[in-house]
Amino acid sequence: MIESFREDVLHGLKDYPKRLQSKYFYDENGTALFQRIMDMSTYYLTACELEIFRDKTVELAEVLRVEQEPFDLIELGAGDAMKSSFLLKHLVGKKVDFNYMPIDICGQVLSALRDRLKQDLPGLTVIPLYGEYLEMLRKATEQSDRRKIVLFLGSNIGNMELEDAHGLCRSVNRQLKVGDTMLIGFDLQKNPHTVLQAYNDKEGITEAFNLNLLERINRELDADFNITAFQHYQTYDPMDGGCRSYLVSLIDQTIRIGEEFISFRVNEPVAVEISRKYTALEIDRMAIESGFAPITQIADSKNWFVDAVWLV
Ligand code: AVI
Repeated sequence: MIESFREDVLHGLKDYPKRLQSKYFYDENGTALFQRIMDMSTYYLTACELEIFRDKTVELAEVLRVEQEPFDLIELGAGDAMKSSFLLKHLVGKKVDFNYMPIDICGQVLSALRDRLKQDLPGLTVIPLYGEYLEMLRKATEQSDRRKIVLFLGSNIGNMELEDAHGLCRSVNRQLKVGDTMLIGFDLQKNPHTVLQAYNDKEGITEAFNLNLLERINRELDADFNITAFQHYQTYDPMDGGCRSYLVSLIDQTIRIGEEFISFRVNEPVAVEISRKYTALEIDRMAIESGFAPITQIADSKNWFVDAVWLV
């Protein structure tokens, strides 16, 4: 794990333009900072999707055809399963026959989730899968041939470039069988100021979240980034839905990472994250291009976020 982190960091920083991968934001500090982001009033995404799962649980259960036959409910990047817990509770209450298989790359998060669900929903069978999405999905499909329902919530798909997002959906589709379903959370294009504010808070929480990546590189890869010599810069392009964050070098500087040296020019940006916003049409197109049939999109009351349901 640490070796691929080192390789990815060095590869991205030696490239032009420089980039780092946002999947590395989430060490212990990063996870705590993301929790604070989700609590910010301007970061609307979590509240919108939570509203869908809380207020439209019955509709969700219906489109997922949960009463038809036993199935496995697989959640990619489950985290604390805050949103899906509404669905889990509903299904357990209705005595639906299913297993819940949360996938996460953080073992601690998974065991905390299993313990909580054991307490809150003792009737639920939880099979935690610790590892990367596709590898664990393969494991899940090998374990049983029950129908699969795959959840990919939180607009995590927005953190991928379009090509990679299509690639992931295609790979998931290839592992599923006819009759299986995927439910994906997408953040919709909306007033550009609303989007930008969600990623550019005045309190500096998002800035700290992004800068933590440099601190993580210092901690884990023996580097000497001076955090105060970099600045968070956020853009949103309403023409293509790309909401991008950068860390900008404030001075000419050379950083040591282990045995290697990387130079930054004054004002040179490092791309650190994309949080893409989609249109309803783009979502349907993505379903079709990756081999699914788009069934429906369930939106929150402001129509800012949708959970799209796709059938194999
Ligand atoms: C996890 N992911 C969907 C968040 C997002 O909205 O792109 C990560 C994030 N980055 C800055 N704020 C939140």
